[in-house]
Amino acid sequence: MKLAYVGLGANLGDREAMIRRAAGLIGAIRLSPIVETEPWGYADQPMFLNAVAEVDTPLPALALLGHLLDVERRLGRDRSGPRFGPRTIDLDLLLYGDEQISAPGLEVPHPRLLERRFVLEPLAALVPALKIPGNGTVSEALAGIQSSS
Ligand code: X6L
Ligand code: MG
Ligand code: MG
Repeated sequence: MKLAYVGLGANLGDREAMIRRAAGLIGAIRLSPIVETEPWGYADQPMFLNAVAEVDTPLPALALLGHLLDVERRLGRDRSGPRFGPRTIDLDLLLYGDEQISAPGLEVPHPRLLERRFVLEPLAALVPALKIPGNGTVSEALAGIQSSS
């Protein structure tokens, strides 16, 4: 079994219900506080709710990723709009044990983890002292962010 951390984001429909349903479907053992955040990357869209889930999984990383994409589809994720546009649910594999993975379609730790307050803040609520492979702790990463999201 591996402890993995999954970023959850939603800005369409009943955002809190989407986050909670997704957390259930991915078998989260803990869910961070849910925070409301300004949209990044594509500004003209609704505010997001973001959270991070802790998952204790028997799946290899690529199979876990496949499961996350499947849950996105089951919760109505429509990928036909703009790349960074609004979504009912977004599930990103942030960390997978202490592994560093570079495979087609999967980079772990998530390559933008260190830049995004909307991910680091809920992650720090769960595991502030966790070491990010190749970097410092989650708390240190959060302290290193100025005002970016
Ligand atoms: C320049 C160009 C500056 C691109 C930033 C930032 C792109 C973030 C994509 C960027 C850029 C993203 C969420 C979001 C998205 C979310 C909030 C992304 C992917 N997902 N904003 N924007 N929460 N608050 O989950 O993260 S699109
Ligand atoms: Mg995302
Ligand atoms: Mg995603």
